[in-house]
Amino acid sequence: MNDSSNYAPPKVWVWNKANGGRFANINRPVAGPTHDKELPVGRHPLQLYSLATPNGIKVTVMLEELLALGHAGAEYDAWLIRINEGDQFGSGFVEANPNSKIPALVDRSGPAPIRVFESGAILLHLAEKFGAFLPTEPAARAECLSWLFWQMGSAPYLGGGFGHFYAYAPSKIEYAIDRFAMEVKRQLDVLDRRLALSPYLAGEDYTIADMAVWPWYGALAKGLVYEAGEFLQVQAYSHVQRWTDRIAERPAVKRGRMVNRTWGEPASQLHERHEAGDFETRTQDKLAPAA
Ligand SMILES: N[C@@H](CCC(=O)N[C@@H](CS)C(=O)NCC(=O)O)C(=O)O
Repeated sequence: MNDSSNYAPPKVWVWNKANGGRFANINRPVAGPTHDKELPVGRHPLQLYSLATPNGIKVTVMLEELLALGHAGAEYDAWLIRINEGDQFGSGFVEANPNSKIPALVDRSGPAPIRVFESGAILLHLAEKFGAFLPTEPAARAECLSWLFWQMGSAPYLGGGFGHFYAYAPSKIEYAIDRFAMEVKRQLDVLDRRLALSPYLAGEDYTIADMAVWPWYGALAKGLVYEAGEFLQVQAYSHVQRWTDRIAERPAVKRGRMVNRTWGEPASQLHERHEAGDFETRTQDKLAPAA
């Protein structure tokens, strides 16, 4: 690989499989399945195929919030998709999400299954289905959807831009890190100014906008992603800090974060979730106690 100072792009880009970057083993320039594998189907109306990354926990938090509100129809089976092992390229997963990324939801509550992919679309599907966490008053609804879609457009700069070049790229490229650190700090300031005006992003109430933004920017604010807390001076965003702490206290958030989690404390990992009692009986400390 050339270093950034002497690289001249060739006329036609050619895939260099061994580019050394983290995730090089799963990244490729074509879509579609790499192998045949059907997705498992459990007994609940909602089937989730996911992993507890920031994009994944948006949905498990929403489902746990809906159940906490008493929506029995939100009962779900959460199946583990190990993206580092290429599960997202199995034929069944690609049918659920042609983009081969977690999370993917199959809603089997109606006469025919409905697939939903993209975490924002899944949050909206569930919010509309259950009439919850999405304001109905037009101005509040517009504010909620604006922040929901803000997240969809902004987080790739945080993850694919800043996180990639700061934490994962095989060499530290000052230009790229500067460019994306600047943008991520701007985004934190956007949030901080909004949260100076209201407790939650859409106003007085906690909504799907908070569920979408919190897993990324809340984690960033606590230095939990890319170990970049000091580099980005995240403590300075005091309204983001207050909002992050408040959401972290919600019992449904605590549960949602555990689902499909395969790292961290064994007691915080619920690899698959098929019923509410699993949080008490099927975490990794109980299923695989240290030898
Ligand atoms: N915009 C998508 C992003 C989903 C996404 O990037 N998922 C990552 C994990 S956080 C993934 O599945 N990566 C696997 C891959 O790229 O092969 C969403 O919000 O659902």
